[in-house]
Amino acid sequence: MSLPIFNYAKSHPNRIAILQEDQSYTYGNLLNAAEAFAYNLLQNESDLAERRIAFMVKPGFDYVRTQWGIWLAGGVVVPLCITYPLPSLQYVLEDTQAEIVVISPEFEAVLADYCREKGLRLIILGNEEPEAKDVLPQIELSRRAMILYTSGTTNLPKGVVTTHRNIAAQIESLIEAWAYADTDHTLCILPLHHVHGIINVVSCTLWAGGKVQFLPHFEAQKVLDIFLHGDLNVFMAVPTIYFKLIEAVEAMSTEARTQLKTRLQAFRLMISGSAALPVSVMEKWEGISGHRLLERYGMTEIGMAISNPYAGERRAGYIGMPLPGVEVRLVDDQLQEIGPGEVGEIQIKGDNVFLEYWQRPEATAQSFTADGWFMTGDTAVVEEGYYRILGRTSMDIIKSGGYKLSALEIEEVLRTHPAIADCAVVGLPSEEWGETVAAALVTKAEIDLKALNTWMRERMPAYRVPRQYLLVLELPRNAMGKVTKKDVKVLF
Ligand code: MCA
Ligand code: AMP
Repeated sequence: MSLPIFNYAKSHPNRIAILQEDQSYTYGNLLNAAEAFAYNLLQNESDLAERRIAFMVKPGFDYVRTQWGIWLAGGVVVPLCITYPLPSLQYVLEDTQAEIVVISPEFEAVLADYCREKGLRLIILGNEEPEAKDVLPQIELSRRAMILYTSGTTNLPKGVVTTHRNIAAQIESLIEAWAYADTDHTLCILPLHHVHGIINVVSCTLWAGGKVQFLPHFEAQKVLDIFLHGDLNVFMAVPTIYFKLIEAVEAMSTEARTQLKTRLQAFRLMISGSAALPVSVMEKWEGISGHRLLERYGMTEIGMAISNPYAGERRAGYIGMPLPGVEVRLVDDQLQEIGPGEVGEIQIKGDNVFLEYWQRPEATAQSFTADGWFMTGDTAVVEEGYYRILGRTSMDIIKSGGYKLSALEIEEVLRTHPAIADCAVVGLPSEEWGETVAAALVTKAEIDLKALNTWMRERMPAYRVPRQYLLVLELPRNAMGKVTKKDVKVLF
């Protein structure tokens, strides 16, 4: 069967799908390029049969044609973060056992040697050999489609596997709830190795026939220029981005702010998600744009689950109600469903829920109840029909700039530093970042924090590197001899 994500492209080949720098690409350009790429991937085979294809590709036309090409050829897409250092990329490549790696030419220095060393097939975009093929495989919706890496309560990130059915369910639910249309024109500034950018911004818009404009990296001033001088009408971002946009707007003249407000008032929709939206940010943005941000709640494993209404009241500090096709319940410690006003864990059921953690059957089993509910680890309460998030069941999960980080993963890396005997990583509250990463260190030699920062950045993405360190000689320890987080917290 043909995947529904391609339906609009097939029926409207002449409409614009992608805008990037000064170039525009139609749905026809996209589909043709994706098919050509699928033949290239297949070579002498008829179906990639769920083999994992990793790609480190710049956001834009090349990214989408690669993603679509892999799906058309029957492969599983594994998008790599374009700013990760090699050790983090290597982890994903090894964990997924990716056999083919696709890169934009600018990433050759990062990955080419590694691929050659490991004997992986490397495709550098722009250098593809044309293949004389014309038959693509039939893809059932039940097949695996994508693996995204997420940090959690274990020290290593896990690959979240979604099927084509999961992705279709996630998209259809949002299209119904948020009324995406072929008149939509959105801006993608989010990284494309996470659900927020991949599903909500790019895939939903292309499914509905709209235009996606790409800006490779977030820069507040550039975004404001595009708002002012373009014809965007939809915008989605994490709270930190709204915070940074507000800062930039506050530095503008009154006249420029009035001009901006007039433009922004013409937008159809503005959304915030991936982390709690501070009420102060929501209110300031409303003053600037005349838009009450629609806040919603999601997770890599489930796509979006709960959202404030498109048409009804968007309540500050609340994430809203269950989305179409998504079953939501709150349960207490005994897994008993609870009612309004009581605090419990959010659990989810529906076609939107992922298939498995890649090659981690135990972790998969542990994240579902016996009767098939996915346990999110987020705590919430329902008040007057609206869900409100209160926190997480694990303090080892940090949300910073919209990224979910595992304190344990950061601690593991810190502990390999020759001058660190032990450590505890925690998230400190921050209006700008949601939380910032901080580490308490038990040192065994003198330590230079600047040098430690550089050392960490060679080993993990910069947003995981602690911004604040608390140096201590000795800390309370638990029975296993480890520093206990409970005790560290009181030190701040
Ligand atoms: C970067 N910096 C930070 C952090 N990150 N400082 C504190 N905490 C952080 N988390 C510092 C850098 O070290 C640097 O400092 C300076 O900020 C600029 O770094 P840069 O990387 O250029 O930052 P940026 O481009 O301004 O990045 C901010 C960002 C980015 C645009 C908000 O973090 C981002 O794109 N976040 C979105 C993540 C996302 O899409 N999450 C969705 C996953 P110095 O100059 O001193 O070195 S969640 C999801 O998908 C679920 C399903 C959902 O619900 O949506
Ligand atoms: P990730 O695993 O990166 O997809 O992050 C998912 C997590 O982000 C959820 O489990 C929540 O803890 C958090 N999250 C997403 N949206 C919101 C929101 N609107 N408010 C509070 N937390 C959120």
